Amino acid sequence: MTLAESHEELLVKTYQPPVNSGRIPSDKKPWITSMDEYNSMYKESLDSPDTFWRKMASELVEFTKPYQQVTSGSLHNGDTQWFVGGELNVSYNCVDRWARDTPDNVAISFEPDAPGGKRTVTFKELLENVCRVAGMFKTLGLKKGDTVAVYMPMIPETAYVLLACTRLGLVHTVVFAGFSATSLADRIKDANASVIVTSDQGLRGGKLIHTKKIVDEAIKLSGDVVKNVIVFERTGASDITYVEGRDVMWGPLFKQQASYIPPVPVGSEDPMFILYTSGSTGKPKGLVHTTAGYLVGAAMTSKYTFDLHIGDVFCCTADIGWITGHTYVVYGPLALGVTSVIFESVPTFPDASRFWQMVDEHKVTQFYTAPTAIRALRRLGDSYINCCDLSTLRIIGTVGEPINPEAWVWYHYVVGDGKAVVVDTYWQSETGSHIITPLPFATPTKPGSATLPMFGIELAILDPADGKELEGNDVTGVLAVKRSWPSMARTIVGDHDRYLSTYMHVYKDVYFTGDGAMRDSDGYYWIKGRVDDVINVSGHRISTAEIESALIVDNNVSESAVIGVEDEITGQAIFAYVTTPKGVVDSEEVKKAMIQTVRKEIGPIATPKRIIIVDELPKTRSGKIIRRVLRKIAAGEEDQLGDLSTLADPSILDVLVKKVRAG
Ligand code: 6R9
Repeated sequence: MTLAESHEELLVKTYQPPVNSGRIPSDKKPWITSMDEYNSMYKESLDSPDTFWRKMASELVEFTKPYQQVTSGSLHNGDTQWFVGGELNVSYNCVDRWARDTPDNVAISFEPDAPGGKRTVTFKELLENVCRVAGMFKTLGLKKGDTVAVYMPMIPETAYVLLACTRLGLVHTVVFAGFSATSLADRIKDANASVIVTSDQGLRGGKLIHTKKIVDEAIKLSGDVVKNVIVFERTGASDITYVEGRDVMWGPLFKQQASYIPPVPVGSEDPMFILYTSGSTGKPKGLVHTTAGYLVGAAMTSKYTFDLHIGDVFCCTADIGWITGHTYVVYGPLALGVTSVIFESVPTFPDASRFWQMVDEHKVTQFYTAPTAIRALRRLGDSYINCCDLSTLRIIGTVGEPINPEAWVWYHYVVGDGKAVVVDTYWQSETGSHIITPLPFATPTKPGSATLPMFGIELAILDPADGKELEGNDVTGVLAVKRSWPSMARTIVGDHDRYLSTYMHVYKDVYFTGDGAMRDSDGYYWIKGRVDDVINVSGHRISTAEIESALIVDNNVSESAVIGVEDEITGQAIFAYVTTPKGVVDSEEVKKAMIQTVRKEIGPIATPKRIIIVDELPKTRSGKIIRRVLRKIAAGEEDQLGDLSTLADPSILDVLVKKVRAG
């Protein structure tokens, strides 16, 4: 930080990409080093998409059968295809070719929950491990097209499972191991998963997670869908239940398998995985990603956004249960033959220096985390950073929600010593890979802006009222994409109509992101957050309707309205207004029990931060809850309630305000 600049200036200035930060080794010359290069590649990607994507595909991915056509279909019809007619194998691309070319390079560097237990897996070892897991799947009779559910902690074995699925053309559906048995059961049923892979237990921040127990409960709730459960022995707990004929222990079965099993070629458009995400109505959506387009998108963005080179050590702290973990813990870095660090713990265990100890220990060159973690660590002070050598970091990324300029500046100067480049990457489960991001050694950055579109992404800002495109700069509206790109989700499992109505038919001929955005005078994009009923807590999407359905399960809840409120650490927090049946006393115990119900129904990520018991919710005459009013009251802005003409009973507002103020 130069003395000429005040803190306020740092928050609003434009940061030029470093010409020489002293951190770029001579054998890792950045792939793209100027805006001219970015502009000409971006232009080619839109003007001559066939040429551009042919080049990208041949640079990044090996096909076993060439594709006949680069792309077909349209957004409107929801029938997009990429690399049409081709065949390939994802596991071969991420594992075999590196086991052949760089067998002794580290593929996975594992940082377990308890510090000091670092373990590495080379590409040669990865190939063997993946093949043995594939062998286990074959033993259980799984065949191409079958679905495997994964409910695992953040350990290397989880990556083996994903790569073993793609090796055989099995579709994986990873469920974050913080989701409840009910949520897991819903996903197992919806995806029709006949096999679940789990662990006896998980470890996170020194605490045990009872993964197998939750799987047992979920199977009870999901009828007879599940035939087998494979249980990895993470802790070796002796008290887990073993169901004869259904459950299989990983250890002995793994050992029996052959160390090589050939990869099965699959079609470019064959489904690769299903991943559930929250929508604005209650039921989570099972997004389907297909093979070639997803892999090309994952590899391309990993290469250019993070400037990855062989020999780099990439660390993405996201859980594999989220799209960020799929694309940037497993598939992106491994497709490029780069080391991926798998982190089992949490940023504050045993203390707030954990991330930085890990960077030091593994010599991480690119680090990727969420604004919520950056904000929390910033609040705890710089002393936790000063203990560690972070000079290996060239690029530090963020994802999941808008990053406040304050947190951005701290990340750049304190974590990155003013030398590591910050990349604020905007994308979604649906987009599969980054769609707005700086390129670290080309794009000038502004704290809080995800900057400019990735190659092939044609953006539009629309007027939300009539869907008209707002041309030019200095415009604010909703964000849409005007043409398809390889890694976009192709459908929602079992509900293509919902896919069309949620994304393709909200506005005409575009993909609708669900986010508000501003394009500034330089053409830079600033994401404003969701415009639908989705709350973003620490970068996790949860729908208000889902939480409301969970609250209702509690006998003391008659009706509820859930909203998101601003939170310094988690970005947004969950705030619930509930009404109760007559006779229920408003007490801390009653509210605690409601919170427990939500945790049990959905999982701890959906824990309401605050519950307010009220006599009545503000409704329109037709009975619709007016959330806008509830949001204002929760934010302490009851003097700005706006138009209340549709409110059926305005007299309830005073009581609501008093209750919220009283806490
Ligand atoms: C990758 C991921 C997607 C939603 C998205 C938006 C928010 C993600 C962001 C961001 C501002 C960024 N989001 N990255 N907002 N700046 N850099 O997070 O996927 O879990 O599906 O969430 O997250 O609101 O629509 P997903």
